[in-house]
Amino acid sequence: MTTELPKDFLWGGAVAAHQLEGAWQEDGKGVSVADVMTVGGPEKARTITDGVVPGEYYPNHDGIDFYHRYKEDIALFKEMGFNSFRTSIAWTRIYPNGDETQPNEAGLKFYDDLFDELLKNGIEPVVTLSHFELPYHLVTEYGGFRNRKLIEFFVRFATTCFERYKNKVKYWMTFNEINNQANFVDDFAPFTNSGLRYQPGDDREAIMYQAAHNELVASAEAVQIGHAINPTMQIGCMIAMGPIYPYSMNPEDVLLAQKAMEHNYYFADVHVHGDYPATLLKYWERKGITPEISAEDGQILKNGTVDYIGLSYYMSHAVKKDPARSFDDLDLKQVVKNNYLKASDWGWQIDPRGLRYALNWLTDRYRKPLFIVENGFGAYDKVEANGQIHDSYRINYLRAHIEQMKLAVTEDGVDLIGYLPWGPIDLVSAGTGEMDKRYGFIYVDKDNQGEGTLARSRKDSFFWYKQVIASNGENL
Ligand code: P53
Repeated sequence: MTTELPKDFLWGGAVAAHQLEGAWQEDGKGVSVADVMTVGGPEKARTITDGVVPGEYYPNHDGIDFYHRYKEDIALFKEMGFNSFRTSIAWTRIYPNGDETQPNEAGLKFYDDLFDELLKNGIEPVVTLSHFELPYHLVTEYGGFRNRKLIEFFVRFATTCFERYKNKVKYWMTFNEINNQANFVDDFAPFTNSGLRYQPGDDREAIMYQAAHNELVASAEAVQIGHAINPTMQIGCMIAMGPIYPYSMNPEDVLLAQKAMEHNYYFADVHVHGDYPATLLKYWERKGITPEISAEDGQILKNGTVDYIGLSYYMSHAVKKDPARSFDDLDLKQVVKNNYLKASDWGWQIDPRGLRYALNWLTDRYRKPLFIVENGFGAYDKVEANGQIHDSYRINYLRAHIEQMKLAVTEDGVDLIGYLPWGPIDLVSAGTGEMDKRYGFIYVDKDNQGEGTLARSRKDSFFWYKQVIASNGENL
């Protein structure tokens, strides 16, 4: 029995362009959906404004200025021993409005330089194509991904990136956390995933399924094109993985949890198997949902299945069947708190064993290599008078999750490519827009109002993670 992680295991960290680059209007960049979202808080959702409104504060506009400071930041990643680093390519740097036919050379050049700097430091880039940063023009002119035209625009963007970076990037992912929009009741996920803005009276759910279908087709086309450009490329999907447990052994709870899992993870079924599961087709029939699916879509989905599953893991959930509600009633109304678990200050339930469960569940269902491309603990940090940051809570969270990840590999035989915790350097929160919801090993001096020197400093977790990587996960 192997007791260790594979020797070529990927260790590093993960970010997304819009959450750290800043430079929102530099070198020809267009406005993205992230550029029209204000700052919120633990109990306050971000506001999506109609374009950029003067006087509002938009934290993504400046991020942590990674655009100008990436060399300094990569030097710190190297000091921790990273052998890989996940970021996204801001679509609006390459196609500022999204519907141009020619790319913006200055944007392409930026990522050439960034990837070269990583490679020079022995760090392999892992790249997400679409990470909550759709060109805003595609929202106002086309209605976002509900419109089939966006398939063509995404495929053009993906093709440009594959062609340009084919010798620099091996691991790709198409759509970040494509399944967040299963929560179509809130405005956030449909907007960040798909550029959807709903009007009163819209059938939110039907529109979401249409947009997701168009993305799944766009993803499958991109997978085929990427493989044709360079057959050694590994192109994955990216799923937000939060297992949904039954509240009790009552078969009603168990069945509800199963139905909730099917609804949240059918996206992965289509990415991996190339078709829709029967249970979802039956659900659509009952609800009168009839997405437009063209004659050739079925073949495209079949021919563009993914090489691996990228996943984020932060927390688990639980559901309890309300006798007054049906098994189709899945819009969070039957979600309950798990009394066995503690939660973060943002209410995210901490469940390291849930990670082992999740890795096993995905392996059982899909038999594909898995890649943890996000995991982490958003928390308030306190800077001591001497400048140190004692983030033992973050170390404890990560240690417990790595322990369970190792068990999944060494005891359960899960095929795992690597572990890239979220936000190795503090960055803008996607969900709330805050800076003070921090994930980093590296502290960034900037607050929720945008004040601060942007200076970087090493937290206790920096030194801890360094020895974790150096020992390939043995010294925790
Ligand atoms: P923040 C919701 C639930 C799980 C993961 O999230 C999520 C979200 C959206 O907020 O997003 C992923 O910054 C996402 C990252 C994001 C990270 O998790 O809200 O892929 O962009 O920053 C953490 O604390």
